[in-house]
Amino acid sequence: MVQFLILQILIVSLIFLTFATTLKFGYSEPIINDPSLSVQIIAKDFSKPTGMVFLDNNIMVIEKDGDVKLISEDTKEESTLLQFDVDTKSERGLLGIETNGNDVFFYLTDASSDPIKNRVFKYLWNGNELSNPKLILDLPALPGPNHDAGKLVLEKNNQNGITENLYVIIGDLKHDGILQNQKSEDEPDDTGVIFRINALDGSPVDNNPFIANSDFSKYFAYGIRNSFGLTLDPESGYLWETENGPSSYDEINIVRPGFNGGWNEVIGPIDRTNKNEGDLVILPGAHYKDPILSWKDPVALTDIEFLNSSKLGIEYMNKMFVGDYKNGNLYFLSLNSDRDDLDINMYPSELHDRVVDSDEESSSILFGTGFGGISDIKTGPNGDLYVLSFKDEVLYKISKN
Ligand SMILES: [Ca+2]
Ligand SMILES: [Ca+2]
Ligand SMILES: [Ca+2]
Repeated sequence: MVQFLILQILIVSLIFLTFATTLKFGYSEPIINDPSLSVQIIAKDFSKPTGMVFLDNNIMVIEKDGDVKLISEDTKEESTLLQFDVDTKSERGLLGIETNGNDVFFYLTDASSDPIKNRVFKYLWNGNELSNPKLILDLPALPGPNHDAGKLVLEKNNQNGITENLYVIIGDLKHDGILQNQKSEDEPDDTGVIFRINALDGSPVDNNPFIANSDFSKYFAYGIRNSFGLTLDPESGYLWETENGPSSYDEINIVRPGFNGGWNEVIGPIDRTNKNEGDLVILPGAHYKDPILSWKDPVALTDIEFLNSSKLGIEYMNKMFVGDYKNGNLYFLSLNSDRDDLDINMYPSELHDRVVDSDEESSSILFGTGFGGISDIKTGPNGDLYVLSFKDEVLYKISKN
C-alpha cells in the first residue's frame, strides 16, 4: 500500500513537472489593456530574432546568430537568404536591419575580421536575393563583449531630396574616453555614439552638428551607454532612443543634433546624481539633456516606435510605443504638441518628475504585457503594430478586433 502511494506521488509529480515545463517554454500569451485590440502570431520558430523590415508582402527577420530569414505574410513560407559569420558572445551578433525597399542595411559583429569589428553593410535587394555587399561603416567591437547596440534608422535627406541619411547607434563597449565624458586628450574612438552618415557610402552628412571637426564629423550624438531602440518621429522628424542603465535608470531620450547623453558621468536625471553639467565633456555644438522619461529600477528597455497609422484608432496614431526585455511589457506614451516632451498632464502627478519609481507609476503607461522580451516594434504596411519577441521567438501583430 505504501509502495502504491509512493508510485502515485511519483506519477503526480511527473505530470506536474511536465506541465510546468510546458508552461515555462510555451508562449506567454500577450495581454493588451484595450479590449478593442487583439494580438495574433504572424510567424514563429525563429532563433533569437533581433530585428525586422517589411518588403512588399514579405517580412525580413534577422537572428542574433547571423541568419537573415524571409517570410511571406501570405503563404507563411520561410527561407534563409544569408548567413553572416558573426561573433555571438554576450550582446554581439547580427543586431540591426533597415531598408528603403531597394537597399537593405545590416549591423553585425563581424567574426571574419581580425580583430572582430562591428560593421554596417549595404546590400541590394531585387525581390528575391541580397547582392553587392558594400561596407559603409567599420567600427570597433573590443573589448565589450556587451554594449554593441546596433539599431539602424534611415532618414530622407531634406537638403537634396535624393540621397538618404543613415543613423547608426553603438554602445560604449566598456570604453572610458572623451566620448564617455572623460576629460582626456585621447582621440574619439567611435564608441557610445549615434552616427549620421550618407547611406550610399558612409560619408558624413553636410549639416551634421560636429561637421567642422573631422574627428567628430560623422557623429550626431555621444555619451550613450547602450541602446536597443532608435526611431524617427514621423510627425516632427526628431530622433528618439532608449538606453539601458547599469543598476539604475533606463532612459527614453529625444536626440537633437549634438546631444550628449551624459554617460558615464551621469545616468538618469542629473539632479538625482551628485554631478553637474560642468563634470561633462561638452564639445562645441553639443548640449546635455536629461531623459524625457527614465525608470529608477531598470526593466531593460528595448525598441521604440511611433505607430504611423490610425488603423488601431485615432487615439494611437503617431503615439510612442516602447518595449522592454525584463517583463515583456509594451509601454505607450503621448507627446505634447511640439513633439519634444511627454504630454505630462495626462499622467499621474507621481510621474511628473519624469521617473518611473514604482509599479503604480509603471502601470499608468502600460499598454500590454506578456510579449516575452521585445526586440523590435514596427508599423506594418497595413498599418497594424508588429512586435518581435526575442524570448518567445515569434512575431506578433496587434490589430483592431
Ligand atoms: Ca542620459
Ligand atoms: Ca516618479
Ligand atoms: Ca523598430
